[in-house]
Amino acid sequence: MKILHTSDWHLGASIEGKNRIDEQLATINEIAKIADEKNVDVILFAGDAFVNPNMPSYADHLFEKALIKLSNNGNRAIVAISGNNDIPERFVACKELALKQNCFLFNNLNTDFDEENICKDKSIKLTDYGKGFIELSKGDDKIVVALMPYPAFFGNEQNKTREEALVPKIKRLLELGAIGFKEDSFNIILAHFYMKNNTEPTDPYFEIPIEAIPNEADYVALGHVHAECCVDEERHIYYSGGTVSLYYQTHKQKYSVTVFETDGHKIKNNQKIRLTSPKTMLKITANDYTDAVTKLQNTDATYVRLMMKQLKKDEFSKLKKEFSSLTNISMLPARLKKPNKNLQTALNDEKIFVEFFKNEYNKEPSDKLIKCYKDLIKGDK
Ligand SMILES: [Mn+2]
Repeated sequence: MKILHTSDWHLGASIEGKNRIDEQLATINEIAKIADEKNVDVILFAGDAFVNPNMPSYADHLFEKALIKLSNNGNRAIVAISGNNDIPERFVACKELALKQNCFLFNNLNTDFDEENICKDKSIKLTDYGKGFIELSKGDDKIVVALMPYPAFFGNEQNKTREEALVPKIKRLLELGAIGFKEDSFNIILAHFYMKNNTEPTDPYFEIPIEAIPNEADYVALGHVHAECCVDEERHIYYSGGTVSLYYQTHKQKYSVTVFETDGHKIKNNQKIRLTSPKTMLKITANDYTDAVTKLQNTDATYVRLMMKQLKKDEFSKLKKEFSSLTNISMLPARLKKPNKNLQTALNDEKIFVEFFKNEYNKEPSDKLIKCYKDLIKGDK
């Protein structure tokens, strides 16, 4: 069977108050095109469909559109779990309609399907299920997916040590799903949690150790970490990475989906396929106006946050006018401009004001203005 693994779509993500619907639809369409070209049978979605629990309502519609587009009228199955950014109830709001499209949505380990709505006339179909797992078959080919949506109890366990709380609990839930694993099926764990990897710093409390993963798993499809990465190559434990940038970063992040074929208990033709639709959010530091212009001319990032050491008022508007990619300008704090801390602290309010005025207007402030400033600072006027 051919599988596509993706996660962290973060639908509803915006940039400086503007929606990114076009970008997100383009990304969904691009994933659908890959799925078509590669004859993918099953899409595994490993959580975080939405940007955050306060997502705008159009994000729900984007999610429905995505399920319709990607499932190709139910000729392709989708198995999807909720992540920590999804409201669990909202994630499964359209689950009965989704079932009619061969899409299976989970926010916990319950597999309480309305039998009437299950697709029965498609080449890929649901052939078995139980608490924490589902089995899908295409002819003699079978996969079993053990489900591990982001556990709601994560947040309540802060005061206990991981040894007594989190890890044993997760292990037990994973073992529950693994009951569905069969000798003649390709066995998958679909989970949204943090495992140690080579791209993000360790999170000692929430980290799930490899020992918690049942040995019978042939592939572990993870979501939560936004960059594609491998947790364990030998055991096929992977993060597909997300499909949208949410923060201004100092380097351009790459986005992709993972596609592979099952071969008994092995995987073959494991490929990362690059996505071109996700836009880049880049953070650029510049010394002054000229430096900013050069750097902005040399980047193809769609959204840029400029961190300026100095910038005059008219230069600010000139940059905004000239570069549509410029979505945010921030001034670096003075102490970063001048590393000489002693000098800064030695300046009193008046001197700081005089320095600021000279810097901004290229002349000394009048005595009257300085007095006015000092009165304001004291709160006299
Ligand atoms: Mn997440």
